[in-house]
Amino acid sequence: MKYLFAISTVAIAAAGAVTAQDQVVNIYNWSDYIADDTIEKFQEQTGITVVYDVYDSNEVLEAKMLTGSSGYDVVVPTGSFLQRQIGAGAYQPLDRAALPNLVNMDPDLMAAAAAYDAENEHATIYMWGTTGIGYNIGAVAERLGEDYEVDSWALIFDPEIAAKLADCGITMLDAPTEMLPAAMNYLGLDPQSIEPADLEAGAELLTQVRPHIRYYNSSQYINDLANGDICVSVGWSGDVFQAQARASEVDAGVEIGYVIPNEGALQWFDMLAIPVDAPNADNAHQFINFIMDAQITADITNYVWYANANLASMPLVDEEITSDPGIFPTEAAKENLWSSPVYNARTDRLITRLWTTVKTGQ
Ligand code: N2P
Repeated sequence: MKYLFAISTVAIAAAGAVTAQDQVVNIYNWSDYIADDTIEKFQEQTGITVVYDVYDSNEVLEAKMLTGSSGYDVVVPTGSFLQRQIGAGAYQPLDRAALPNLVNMDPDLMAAAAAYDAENEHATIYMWGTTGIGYNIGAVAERLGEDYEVDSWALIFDPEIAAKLADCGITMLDAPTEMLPAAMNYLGLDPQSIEPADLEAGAELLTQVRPHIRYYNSSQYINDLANGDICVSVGWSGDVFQAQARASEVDAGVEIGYVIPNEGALQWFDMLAIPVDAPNADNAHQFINFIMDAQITADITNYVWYANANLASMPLVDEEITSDPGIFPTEAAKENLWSSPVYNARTDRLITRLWTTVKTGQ
């Protein structure tokens, strides 16, 4: 017994708290956003222990980045948020010499991401996607008719249609800088506008449909769609495809579709960046370089169903994914995609206020 106890104590020590001499990297990433074996492979290859933590909101990440001393070594802000945080001095420039796998990245997409970070000085693309509509094909057909084609934001923003779907559950992302522009675009306004009147009009529409919304949350909808607990979500492309995959695993007869509505949708880039005060910047570079390995990125895309910007990985990505227009939009759909503007502090305060009104109804 004693012997066994001694052995298990050693085992606990080995698996337990990280000691000072251990190499560590602290990652803060979006939930449901990495393959099941990525961390393990990195640890095996480098001997660096990964401490992994997740969030589902840019605002939550931003609060930590602007406060500083987050303790994180790698974080994944969306482009427009990254730009503002760079402006606040939150990130360190990348050491390109430590990132040989940068050669794998798609120059066109990196150029597009440079709109948020001149010359890609502080960040590289992790994954990208769109913010569209995930829906339960059967439940929607039951309520709107077999012939109803789900191809418009009217599904959510037309109060009459939303009312017919309310009983099976409509959800929105808890992401004001994505929901307000989508509503503005539906009203025929510029989704990139930072005019208070336009943002207020968007909020007004969101408030009108509010009685039909079950909840505002940016991660719960994956399982809820898969289980048939809700039937329509404004959601992120890959998350909806994960719901689709989970639904087929459960096999409760739920079939999930994802659509980039005809009126257009937000296209975003999520970026790998290193906080200015990262405790383990060298390990952070090793992690980012590891992610940019063609096979590792392909594994992530194959698991989370998000498009990546790693050209070298493309031949390794499942054909089912590369050929899906919900993941890699067609040229025609691309014409209607918009990107987020960078909101100044004043607009940001207005957005926060409007969003509180939308969510609470007052
Ligand atoms: C992953 C969500 C990442 C997309 N669950 C948000 N930009």
